[in-house]
Amino acid sequence: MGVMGRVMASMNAEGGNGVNALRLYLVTDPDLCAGHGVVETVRDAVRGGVTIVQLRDKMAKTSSLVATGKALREVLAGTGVPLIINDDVEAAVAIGADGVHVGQSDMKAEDVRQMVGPRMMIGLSCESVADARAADPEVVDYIGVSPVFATPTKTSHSGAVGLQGLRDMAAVTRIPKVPIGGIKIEHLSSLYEYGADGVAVVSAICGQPDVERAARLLSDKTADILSSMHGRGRISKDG
Ligand code: TZP
Ligand code: MG
Repeated sequence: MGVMGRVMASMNAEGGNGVNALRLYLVTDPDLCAGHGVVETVRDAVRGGVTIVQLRDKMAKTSSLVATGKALREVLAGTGVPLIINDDVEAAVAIGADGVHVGQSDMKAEDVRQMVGPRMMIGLSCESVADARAADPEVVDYIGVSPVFATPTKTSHSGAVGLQGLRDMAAVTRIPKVPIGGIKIEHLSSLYEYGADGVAVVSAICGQPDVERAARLLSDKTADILSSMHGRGRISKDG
């Protein structure tokens, strides 16, 4: 990708705070967050530095997603941290969320775009190079590279793509890429080296004994990596 491509891509994904909104992406899990609560987990994680939040609850009815989503919108108000809703477009619209995230077997991204209009972010999970190649940069704001590593948090998938899979997907699309699955702090620099534009985590934050501290350690690390990569020029020369 050339400089303009990346600049445009990061503008798509930029939060109101002027920071790349995809840098540290928290995806909530109702079971892992059960002890501390989804809303409290998000509040603490944002204090720790997460830059974007997805409300994900595959079992919830639309009405319950809307209730949680509205509470999250209040927590996020004024922070510049976008709120994305997994799968449920109706809930995302009712919440007034900043975006929707869909998988390959959910509603098509093009149909979501028709429903939500030009302003909402759309994220699309991609599990292969073919998925990444098929994603339309005019429609999709970021790709979830899924899963990058094996994880007990989500087992319904065809296999981890690994670092090389991330690199192969990065080679075929200019859409910003956010790997997810089994990501821990020690993976962050390799993930960025292999083409990530951000990283998404569930269990590295949800259910941690000190959510804010867990988020801060990850956030500081991603910020360090990105500033050293900018210094070395990866941001302007890759692709
Ligand atoms: N999609 C692909 S892997 C995954 C999702 C939602 C779960 C990632 O969870 P963790 O705990 O960060 O491995
Ligand atoms: Mg889905």
